[in-house]
Amino acid sequence: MFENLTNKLEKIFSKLKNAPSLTEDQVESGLKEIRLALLEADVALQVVKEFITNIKPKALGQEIIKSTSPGQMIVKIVYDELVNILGSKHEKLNLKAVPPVSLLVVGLQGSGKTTSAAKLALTIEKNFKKKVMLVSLDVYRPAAQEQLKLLAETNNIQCLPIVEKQQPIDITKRALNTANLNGSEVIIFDTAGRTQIDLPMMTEIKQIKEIINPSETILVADSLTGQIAVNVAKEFDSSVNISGIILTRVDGDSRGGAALSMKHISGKPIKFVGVGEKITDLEIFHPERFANRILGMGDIVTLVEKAQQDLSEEKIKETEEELKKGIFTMDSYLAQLRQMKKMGGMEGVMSMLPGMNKMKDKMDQANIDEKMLVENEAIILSMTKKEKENPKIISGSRRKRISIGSGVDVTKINKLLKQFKMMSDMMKKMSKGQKIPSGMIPDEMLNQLK
Ligand SMILES: Nc1nc2c(ncn2[C@@H]2O[C@H](COP(=O)(O)OP(=O)(O)OP(=O)(O)O)[C@@H](O)[C@H]2O)c(=O)[nH]1
Ligand SMILES: [Mg+2]
Repeated sequence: MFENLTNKLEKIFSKLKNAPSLTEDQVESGLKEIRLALLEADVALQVVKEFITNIKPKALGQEIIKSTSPGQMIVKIVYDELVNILGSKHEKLNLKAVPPVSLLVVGLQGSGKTTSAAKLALTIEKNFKKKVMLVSLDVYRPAAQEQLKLLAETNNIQCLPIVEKQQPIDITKRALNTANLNGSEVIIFDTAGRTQIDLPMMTEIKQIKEIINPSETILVADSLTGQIAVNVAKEFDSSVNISGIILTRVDGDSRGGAALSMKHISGKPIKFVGVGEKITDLEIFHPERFANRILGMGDIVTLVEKAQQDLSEEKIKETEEELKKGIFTMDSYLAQLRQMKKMGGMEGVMSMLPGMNKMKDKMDQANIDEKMLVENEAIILSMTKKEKENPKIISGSRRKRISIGSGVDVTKINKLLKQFKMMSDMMKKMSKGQKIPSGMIPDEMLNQLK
């Protein structure tokens, strides 16, 4: 995701960071390069201009240039501004109406509405613990209703039964009645793809909105279309008034222009991003985490959330808090190992860890063996509770015992313990607010993984 932009920014920053001191000229030329990188990433011109205007006086400030690590401080300034243009803070999904709460999903043809409606249903059931019913109002495209029904069925989500030839307004009314009868707390209405110039279809959305009074009208927009997605948001908003955005296909977008321009230009927040075709490939959009990823600094919090997907919300918060405080136990490590496969193997996990890009290249070279995951899991499972909480106590004799218990060679246990220590040191550093620059993951640690 956004690799092109990340790579370019990493190059610019490594030049700035490696210089022991910076002149105004060097900062100016760095800013020019950042401007170019953003433009090449298809960020709207207006947003790029504002971005540079906002960071320039800060970056050129004497206290920065004369500081001991001017490069690092400039990275921080850029990070803050990225967070700012991405929307500052996460905007929560509004489910605070009298149930059944209605959510309306709209967007252009093929933008990912139906898939996103199902993803959203699953997210609401899991994270908000509410009973959801999916409803398709797409009577125009053949088999569109069946597509949603199938997605619902395979994922155990309720779906309003299809009544042949019924029209959207009548389906809507039936959905409200059914929800009252079957106790659905949230109804997600998936609609047919339409263009903003298609007046009758836009009128239909307005009629449906009057009936259901949705707490959210969510536009689904395709990240790959860049500035078009942003304009679509603006136009949909002016005709049907949207409340938030799901940006899809972010997984395939190497540039990031839509994500970076959306809030600023359309005035509406991105609430979720689609990161793949699977039903679980929907992430809550957090500006800070995205800014971190764009700068190649990884995204520990998202990683934790994913790894804990099956655990309760409180547990996720607890682990998040622990990590923030720099507490990293063998149990949190084990949880990560177990989720690695679900998340697309090592590569998926690494892309969320600090220093992602350089790391990934090295990983490819190192040809990491998935067997390592299985062995490490066996090792951790052979530890006692005390050992897991405080691996420092694992002496030579304990290592032998673990080796016998897990059937894994002692040298591999040594490797795992070293690797664990490095990760926990890294977490401690991050928890103290230190940014982990890319390339910080030492070769030694990579060798551990081999
Ligand atoms: N890689 C990737 N593919 C996605 C994402 N979201 C949706 N898709 C794919 O995009 C295609 C179209 O998705 P749909 O959900 O059917 O799109 P739609 O907007 O409902 O389409 P219409 O109803 O025909 O207007 C499907 O193949 C999805 O799997 C995403 O976040 N990432
Ligand atoms: Mg559809």
